[in-house]
Amino acid sequence: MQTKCLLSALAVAGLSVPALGQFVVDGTRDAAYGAALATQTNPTGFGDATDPTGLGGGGELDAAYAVANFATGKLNVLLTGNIESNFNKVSVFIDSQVGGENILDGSLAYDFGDISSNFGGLGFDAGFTADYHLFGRWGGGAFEVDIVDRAASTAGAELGNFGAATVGTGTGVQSGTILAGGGATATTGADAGTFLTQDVAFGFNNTNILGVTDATADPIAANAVLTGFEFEIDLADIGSPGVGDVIQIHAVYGNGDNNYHSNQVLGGLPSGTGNLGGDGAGGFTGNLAGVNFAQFQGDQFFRVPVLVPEPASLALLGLGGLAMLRRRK
Ligand SMILES: [Ca+2]
Ligand SMILES: [Ca+2]
Ligand SMILES: [Ca+2]
Repeated sequence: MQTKCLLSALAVAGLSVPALGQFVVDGTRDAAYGAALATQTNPTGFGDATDPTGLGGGGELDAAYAVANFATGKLNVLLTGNIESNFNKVSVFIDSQVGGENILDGSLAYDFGDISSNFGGLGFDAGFTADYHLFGRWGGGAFEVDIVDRAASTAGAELGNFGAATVGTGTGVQSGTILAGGGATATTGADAGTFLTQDVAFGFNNTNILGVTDATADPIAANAVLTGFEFEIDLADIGSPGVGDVIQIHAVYGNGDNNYHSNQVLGGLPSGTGNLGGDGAGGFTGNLAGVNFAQFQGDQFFRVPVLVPEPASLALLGLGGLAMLRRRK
């Protein structure tokens, strides 16, 4: 997490933070997200999705959108693209508080068969310290999402919550909730407890057939994709970052066993980078210990400033006042 006096800097500059609209957590991009915070830089090494029902093969991460709104207390995130229904995973590591892991600890074991341990040894860019791990996957039925508080977990006592889609199960458009109350995870370790105090809504729309392909990565096409994986989480459940803080997020698409990463990472890998595999160069090693994002140029994460938006009602009043003034002339 980065701490900056962003709001005061904006105030000094005489700028206002734009008003933000509503989010519908359904896997489709809302206008309220604004521009992409990261755009894919590589053709997908895990296959291009070409089935408009969303039930076919292929996976990619086209672009990342996120808003952290201090007034509503919510972080909204949308990763556009596709997640293949073969239990391949999209993993989202959130750096939203001081401390955390720059190199992931393999002793934290959750997910089916404790395969999160395969992340052990994976390194992030300098300045990125992961605190929370949210991941989603499906195998043709319900889309499922877990979130684990890695910062508060210790080996054998991992804290996490789990949710499966309840709407659209088995289709390419699904939504559901990670339940806070009584939502004990099905996939964390044997000694796990929960940590969420509020539900996490998620939406998944796998119908994209555009964006990057398996041969090209056109940023205009990537930024034009409207659908993918979306979630909304309370800032209070990710360490209560405040105004001026900057949440950092790393998103990556990999296989179901967490031991073979694709080249679909946001922020993007240098153009021309192939699948990372487990050794960072496409080789299978049985784990991800050989993947070190610090070795790849650029930041393989994106930044989400925590903002207080200008209240929409005040913005409307301002416009209304202007309209009245014009009518009097
Ligand atoms: Ca951190
Ligand atoms: Ca595509
Ligand atoms: Ca890097």
